[in-house]
Amino acid sequence: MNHSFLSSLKHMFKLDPNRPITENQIEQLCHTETGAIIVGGTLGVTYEDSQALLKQIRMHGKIAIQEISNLQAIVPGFDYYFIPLVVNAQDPKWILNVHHEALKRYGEWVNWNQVFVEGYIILNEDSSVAKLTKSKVPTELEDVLAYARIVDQMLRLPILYVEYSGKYGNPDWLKAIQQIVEYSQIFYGGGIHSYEKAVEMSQYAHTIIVGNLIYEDFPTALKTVPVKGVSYTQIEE
Ligand code: 1GP
Repeated sequence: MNHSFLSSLKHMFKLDPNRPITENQIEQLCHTETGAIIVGGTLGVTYEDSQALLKQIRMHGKIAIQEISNLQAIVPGFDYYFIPLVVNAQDPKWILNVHHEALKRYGEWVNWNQVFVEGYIILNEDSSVAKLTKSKVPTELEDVLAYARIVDQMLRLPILYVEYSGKYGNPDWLKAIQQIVEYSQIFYGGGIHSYEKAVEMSQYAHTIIVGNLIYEDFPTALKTVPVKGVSYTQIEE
């Protein structure tokens, strides 16, 4: 398992195949120091749109990762595949049923060296992903920590994804998660709308992910990436 690849990631952009973006914007994202570009979304993700994004990311030599949310949209040719497993979902489809269906169909062809399973904890009850997966969103930190322990200690998943999609999360909660997690790489995503927010959350997460801002304020999205050779912490110092 290529954990050194994961630990090299400080920042990633997530492109939603269902939202419009220009070729020039993709080129600009690829020319930042971001570690990789994730292609994935919750609603309306198609094979064609995902493939089109892959082609453009490839042209600019950036690492491309597909986060799989729809079995019909799995595109060969990505560098890596991230498979979400939503630990607070109440719809069993998103815990292991969809994975069973996928492996029944494609299990023989999977290259497991390219695959990382993400233990997702969904923390924004208004997000599309919370609604789709019928996630039970915790209101107490102790519930969040119990989910984190499921991902980290019980399942030993390579990635713990703290997902606030569309909303900036609670840095104190992220800090508390960081203090108990030993094995998983912590990903944080949600409401990173400025460089300062990127700095704040990267104190507690190994990797931060910027999605919506690409579509809402492109120039600021570019500025969330740490500068070459300088970590967020070094900049703060
Ligand atoms: C979404 O975690 C990502 O899956 C990023 O969240 O879109 O709020 O930046 P935002």
